[in-house]
Amino acid sequence: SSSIRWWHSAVVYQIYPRSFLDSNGDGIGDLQGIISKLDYLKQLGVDVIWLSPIYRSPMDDNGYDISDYQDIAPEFGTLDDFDQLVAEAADKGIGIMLDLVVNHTSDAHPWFVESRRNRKNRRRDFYIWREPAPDGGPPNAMQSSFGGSAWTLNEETNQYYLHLFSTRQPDLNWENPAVRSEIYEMMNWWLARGIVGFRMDVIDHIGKQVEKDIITDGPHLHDFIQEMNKATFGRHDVVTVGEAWSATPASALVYSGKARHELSMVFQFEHVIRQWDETYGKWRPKPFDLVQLKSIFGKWQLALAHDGWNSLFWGNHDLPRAVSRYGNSEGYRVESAKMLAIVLHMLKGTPYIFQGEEIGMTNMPFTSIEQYRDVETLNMHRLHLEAGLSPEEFIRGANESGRDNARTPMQWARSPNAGFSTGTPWIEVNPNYLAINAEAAIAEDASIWHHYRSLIGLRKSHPVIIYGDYQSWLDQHPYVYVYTRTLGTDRLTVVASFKSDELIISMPSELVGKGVCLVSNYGAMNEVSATITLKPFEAFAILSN
Ligand code: TEU
Ligand code: CA
Repeated sequence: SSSIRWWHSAVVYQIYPRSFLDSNGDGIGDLQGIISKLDYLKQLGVDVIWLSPIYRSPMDDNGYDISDYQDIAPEFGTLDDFDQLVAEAADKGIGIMLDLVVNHTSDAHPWFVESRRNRKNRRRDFYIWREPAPDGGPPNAMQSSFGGSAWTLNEETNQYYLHLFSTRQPDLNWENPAVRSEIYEMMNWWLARGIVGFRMDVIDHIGKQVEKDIITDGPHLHDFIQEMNKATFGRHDVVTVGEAWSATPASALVYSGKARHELSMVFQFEHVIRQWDETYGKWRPKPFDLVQLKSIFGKWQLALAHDGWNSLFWGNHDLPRAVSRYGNSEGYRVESAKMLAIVLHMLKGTPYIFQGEEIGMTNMPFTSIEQYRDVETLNMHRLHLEAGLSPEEFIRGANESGRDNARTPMQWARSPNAGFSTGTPWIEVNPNYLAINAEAAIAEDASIWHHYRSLIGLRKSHPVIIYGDYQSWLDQHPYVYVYTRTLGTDRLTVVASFKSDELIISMPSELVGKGVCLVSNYGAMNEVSATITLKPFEAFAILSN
């Protein structure tokens, strides 16, 4: 059908360049490091690499603060390195997706340097400047995601500028058409270099209207995205994914509906946010609730069944490690990591793998605030301690949910620094690298890595995985996730236990019958019986027709 797109069958692998592989011993991952691992990624079978930001940046937020959109950060390499990466990846059938961070720039971007100089310059309206409140304080109560007021006073001009993230990330003024056309021009410049898509940072924020206290889903948000589509990537056969923490099934249909001409899909975070404490947010996560997770996944699967498209992910560079959050990283690390992979990769949508997930990397047991590097964690540490929290309590929360869990260096081998760098890594390596590393995983047939490789391969040979209709079963079961995918006469049945003990379940009679096991994390299961005894974290997918 004409509505089939190449990225429906793609699997995306996210690289956080700073932490992937350091080729020159300065302790920072770089583009040549990535180039040297393209064979690894080809072997794994991924189609697209999403590169977290590689542009020139003061690195206040590890590159999400850009000071030159059309150059590479010197610590990562050069534009020649980038072109080499695109070309060598393309030779291996892999496309490069760039991270487009256009809600804000760095305060070192020449636009902002000029903008803050005086009230009357051609870049003043590139950012969001407001008069102080009558008492001299911030114009309103808007808060930054990283804690504290979203406004900082510029003393020279006696106005405040808006920054929804760090003070060094001033928000661009999307209401200004000159801002939008500069950005579109920049995007076209990258598209001409042969990239296959964009991941769009906090894209739900660009329609903000501070006078109305609106941050996400502003009245012009979708006009801007449609304009961007038309002016840039709409002319290319590329994939786009918008990061939208505010997305609901209804808004996701607006972003990704076929007739909308906006984005291919969005990242939605409902399953992440619902696990957070109402007051303390992610710094005090609630116990994992499978019934809730199943209901959220199911709701999204059904809402985007006929129009729009889902993204599928357990982790990224802002989230804890999947196996630590949703599985059991102590006694059943391998089993639970494989189970999670089956659950995610058999759903309808585009799976995203965050670097290290394919070898079951875990959260990092930091013990002191000096070990963290993340601007959000460091800000929140200060604010929470001011509010009376003990350092130990803060570290407990940060080690469960903090962003640096995902940012420790990729564990390649048993060699010093896990083979990441011959120098001193910018952030400590997880000490468990002697057991958990890519070299060991590739050498072992039964590893998590080979399991991911199989799952990626299955997607290429079974259309039911890409297009089958989703239906869930045993919704109220607290430990088991059962769903089916159906396409024509093919039926895929997925059964997954989230429990660290053996478990006996009664299967719905409609699902009982013989089939072929496509993937499992214990022995092969070629039949759905009326009663199944599941081993700890056992999971399998059976195809019948
Ligand atoms: O993340 C957006 C974002 O909202 C996260 O910072 C999130 O709110 C936070 O981790 C939850 O506590 C994007 C990027 O993915 C992130 O790395 C950037 O720091 C942020 O935008 C600003 O560019
Ligand atoms: Ca380096």
